[in-house]
Amino acid sequence: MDSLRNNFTMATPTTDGKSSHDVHGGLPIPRRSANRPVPSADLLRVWYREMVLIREFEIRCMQAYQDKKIGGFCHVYIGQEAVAVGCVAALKPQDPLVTAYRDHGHALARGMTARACMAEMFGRVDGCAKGKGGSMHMFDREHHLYGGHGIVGAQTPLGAGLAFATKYEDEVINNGKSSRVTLCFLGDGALNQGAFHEALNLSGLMNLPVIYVVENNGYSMGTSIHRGTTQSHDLSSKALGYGIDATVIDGMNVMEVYHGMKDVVEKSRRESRPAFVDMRCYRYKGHSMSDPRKYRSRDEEAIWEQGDPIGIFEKFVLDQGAITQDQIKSVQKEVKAEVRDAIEFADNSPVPPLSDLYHDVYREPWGRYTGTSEPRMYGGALNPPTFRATREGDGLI
Ligand SMILES: Cc1ncc(C[n+]2csc(CCOP(=O)(O)OP(=O)(O)O)c2C)c(N)n1
Ligand SMILES: [Mg+2]
Repeated sequence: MDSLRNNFTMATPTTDGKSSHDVHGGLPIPRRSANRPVPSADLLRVWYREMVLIREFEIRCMQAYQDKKIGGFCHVYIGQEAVAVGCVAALKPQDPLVTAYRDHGHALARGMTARACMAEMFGRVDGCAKGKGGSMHMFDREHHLYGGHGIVGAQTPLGAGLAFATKYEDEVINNGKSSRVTLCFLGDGALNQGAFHEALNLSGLMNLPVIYVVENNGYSMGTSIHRGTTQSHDLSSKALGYGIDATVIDGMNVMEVYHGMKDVVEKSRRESRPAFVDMRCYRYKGHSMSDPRKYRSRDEEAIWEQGDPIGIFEKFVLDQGAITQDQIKSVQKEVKAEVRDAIEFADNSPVPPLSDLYHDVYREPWGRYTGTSEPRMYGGALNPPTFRATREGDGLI
């Protein structure tokens, strides 16, 4: 264990400024937060609470999965909480955000209620996607969260598209300056998807204000980044070929994430240009709920757990005098109650009716499809009873 510890330093740089660790094997991570003003105590407490909420939410999701209350795929974010919280804090509320399937943390950080998120996990009608999306498809238009996507890399062209839409609206329709930035998260495994490279090319070419944040947890399923990705020691090379600025950020430390992202976001907004971030982090649990984690050692996990982002931040806020031990206890108590309430809410929410299978798939200009086997999309007039009138604006768009 000791010899391993010598080889593995945390994503947090050592005091001599040399940071490397075997999981990513990357270049040193610049340290930014030391010389920056510390945000207000109120804000620090908000971030602390969000991180604790995400952790508690997912611990309870894992239990609910064992109890068969949650079905399908479920990928927890435990260990990566600082990334979602720090990144969202660096954005404005109207900046679009899109991500992959490990998305519960992003949804909660963006402001989705634990109730809507848990009901979606349970596949119930009160979920954010009416129970039809489940764990991988958190969607919240009000908070500008455009999914949750299960196909690796599929969200990356959507990120470019969202940035194009905001830029078009701000500059062409409203004749102003592009004022929104899109954050598009992806895993290190998604770096090798063709769609991602097309998205980078277009973003560079069209000056799209989109930031690709690679949540580099060192693994795609059971494949370590070294085995599956070229230039794994320096991912910035992926972006430089497209003329896109790249940076490395310590994703285990929310202060580093916030300050690092603030710079990147401000530059992207100011210059209306894309950016790329190698966000170094680690997932503490398996890829999904059925992963025996044979591809890595328990010692490796134990070492990373010593650098738990919640533990690091808890110490920081205590040292700053922004929180007391008693306040920490009450945050934990409150969060536990909030998640218990979300589970009860989800449990009591109805399962969607079977007829709902047909809705929210396509636009429904003929009214809601009633569930007969023959939709007659083109010949509705020949078979009027198939459709019935519906309220104004029903459907997806
Ligand atoms: C196009 C496509 N290929 C394969 C899969 C199966 N798959 C699901 S997750 C995953 C690994 C992705 O790893 P990474 O992008 O690093 O994200 P992480 O799970 O680490 O968050 C794979 C190969 C998929 N969902 N989509
Ligand atoms: Mg990964």
